Order: sequence, then structure tokens, then C-alpha cells
Amino acid sequence: MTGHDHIALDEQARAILCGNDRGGYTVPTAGLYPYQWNWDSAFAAWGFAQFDVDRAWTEIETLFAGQWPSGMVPHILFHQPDPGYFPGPDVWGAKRGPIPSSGITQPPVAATFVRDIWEIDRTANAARLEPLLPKLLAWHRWFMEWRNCAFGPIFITHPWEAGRDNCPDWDTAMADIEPVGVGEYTRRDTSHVNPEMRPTKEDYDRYIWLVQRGHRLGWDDEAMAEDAPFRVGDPTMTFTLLRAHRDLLVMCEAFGHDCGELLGWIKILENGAEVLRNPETGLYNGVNITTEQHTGALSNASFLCWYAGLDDARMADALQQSFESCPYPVPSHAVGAADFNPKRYWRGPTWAIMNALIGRGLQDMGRDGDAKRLREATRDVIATHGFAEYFNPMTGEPAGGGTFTWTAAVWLAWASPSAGGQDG
Ligand code: 9WN
Repeated sequence: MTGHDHIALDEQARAILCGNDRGGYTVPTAGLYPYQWNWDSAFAAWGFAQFDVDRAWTEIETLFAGQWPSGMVPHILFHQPDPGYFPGPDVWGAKRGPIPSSGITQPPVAATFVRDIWEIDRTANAARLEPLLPKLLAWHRWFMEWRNCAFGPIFITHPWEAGRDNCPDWDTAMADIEPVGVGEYTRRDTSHVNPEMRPTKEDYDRYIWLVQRGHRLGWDDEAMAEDAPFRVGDPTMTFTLLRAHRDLLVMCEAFGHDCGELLGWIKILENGAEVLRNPETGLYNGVNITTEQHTGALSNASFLCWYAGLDDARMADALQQSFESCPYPVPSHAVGAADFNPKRYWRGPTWAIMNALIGRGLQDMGRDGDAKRLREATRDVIATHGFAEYFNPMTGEPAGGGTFTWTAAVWLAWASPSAGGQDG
């Protein structure tokens, strides 16, 4: 790639972030996702931090303005009504927070990116970090209270909570749900995007059935936990929260806060991560909490172990195999698996955001060669095929929404040759 090429791409990426800015928050992409999504916003802040650090802080502050009294930070904030997305605020019926929202959360990557922003902007804006610390801590505490059990890993109660909506990790637990009485509804996603790239109707019926259950129970954590119909221990949640606890610890220590609670949570999740290990293969998989069965699916989230600070030789071998399995790694589901699909959302496609998290983990754990390989593969797919939501791992073909906020953010902060702190 010539210097000129990447400078033009840097400019495009900045223009995407600014174009998706709705004043204090960024939408993932116009049309398909017209609201503020939780982990998308954290990525957006990481991207903004590369050229407008004030705007980066604002993105996080707006996200935490929607925090519920319980500490939960919702997965969508419905700042302004938009009929282009289903299910909207009326279907969710969640009235527990200061801003209309969904009733579930998403992977807690915010603390990690807040630490990045703070490191870029330590002197000028440290004052903006301090009020965020108790909010982050309250969210992490909510996870440990309501999404963790004696069993160990962090579990999700809805596939949307993991941010990997239709990945094969949820299949057996989803099959146990009979979506009786879900009624008629009109999906909006398939009017924006080719239905072959989106989850199926069978999945959607269950997503909506779970939302209707939450609505009925008033999104009360205790009521929701009783006879919960869907609970799957998830590598995304477990690894991102473990990493986020570690980053929050560094920030809390710097401000002289008592960190005993965080140290305890780190220990719990280090043990919890071991529960994700499939006894037959030694690899990290999802685990159905109800049946205690491992899902057997090797996903891109399995490779977040390094991001969580856990080095692992068996996972390193599996990563090599994943690199060899397709020209544009890391596929969201193993290429050789029977249910691999290179086009359909989280059942095969490659996601730049997951690559960025995996790559950062590899770098942090001293696996520089693998980190470089992944960063270059991600750079290549974005430079060749644009700032798409996700990509076909076999052909690189762009899929889902275009001009996508988190792909632009990942480009600026990590994949571009000019990304901060990298060697080109
Ligand atoms: C449901 C916004 C979000 C991402 C998720 C991704 C997708 C939503 C959907 O889009 O999920 O939350 O309607 O498909 O799976 O990770 O945060 O980009």
C-alpha cells in the first residue's frame, strides 16, 4: 500500500465517523442501525480518540448517560424515534433507565477504550475520567451479580447480548425455546440488507420471544433470572469483562481507589474462563449453563483469550489453522465446520472489530508475529473492500451495512499503517 492510499483511507474513515455522528453519539451506520449501540460506541470513541479526543470522551459520556440505576448499561439507547429499526422502544418496553433503551447489555469493552483515551489525553482531560470510574465499576459489578454464577463464566440471556447474534454457539439453547405466541411482526433489517446475510426467521422469532418475556417481567433482574430460558456462558463476555476489569483496575489504582473488589472479580473470571474450555479439544467454546454442555463451536470470540491476558498454546495452534483456512481471517465460525456459512452474519464472516481485539491481545502477550499477520490481513480486507460491517472470509466480499462506524474506527486506531503506536 502506498503512503497516498492509506492517507486517503484515513480521511475516508474520519469522514465516516463524522458522518455517523448524531451529536454526542454515533450510529453504527445510517438506515440499518439508527440508534446508539453500546459496544459500537466504545469502538467509535477509540476511533475518535485518534483525531478528536474531546469527541471521544463525549461518546462514552453519552453512553453512560443511559446507565440504569442497577448499573446495567443498555445495548441500545433510543435517543430519537426511528421507524427504520425493529424492535424499537415500544417492543422492548424497558422503562428502568433515564433514556429509552433496550433491556439487555453488550460486551463491556468500554473500560479498555476509556483507558486508551485517558492514555492519549492524560494531562488535559484526566478530569473527565474520574466521574466515569464509579459508573464503569457499577456496570462491572452488575455483570458479576447478574451474569455470573458459581459455574464461572459470564453468561448471556439473549443472543444480542453477546453482540454475536446468530453464531452457532447459541444453537442448542435456541432450539430449546418454543417461541409460542410471538405473533406477527415486520423485520426492518432485511429491507436494508440482503436476507442471506442476516439471521433467519427461526432465529428472529426467538429473539423477539425473549424480548417479549423481558417486557412482561418489567426487565427486573431477579424476575428475569427465575427459570431463565436462555443462558449460555460466552467467551466474548467472559474475555472482554476480564480484560476490562484489568484496565479498570489500572485506572482505579491511579486515582487511589480501593481495588479489592476488582482483584476478586479478576480471580473469579480467570477461573471462569477455564470452564469455557471444552474438555474434549482443550479449546475455549461457549457452554450452555442449563445443560452444562460445551457448544463445540470454535468462533472468533474463542481467540479473545490473549486479550483477556490468558496465553494458551492450544489456542495458538488453532489460530494458525484458522489463518490457513481462508484468505481473510479470522472467520467468526471455523471454516471446516458443518454449519459454516461465509455470508450469514456471525456464522462465518470476518469482523474487523473482533480482529482488532484479538490482535491487541496477541500483541500484549508478546505474540508479535501473529499480531502483525492479523493486522495486515485486516488492513488488506478493508483497503480492498471498504468499510463494511463484515466480510466474506473466503473472498473478502463486503457484507451487511456499509460506511460502518466500527470498521472505520478500527482502521484509524489499529489497522491503518498510520495507526497510533504501531510500526507501519
Ligand atoms: C442487534 C450494531 C449491532 C452490533 C451487533 C450486531 C448487530 C443488532 C442487529 O448490530 O446486532 O443488536 O439488529 O442485528 O450483531 O454486534 O452491536 O452494529
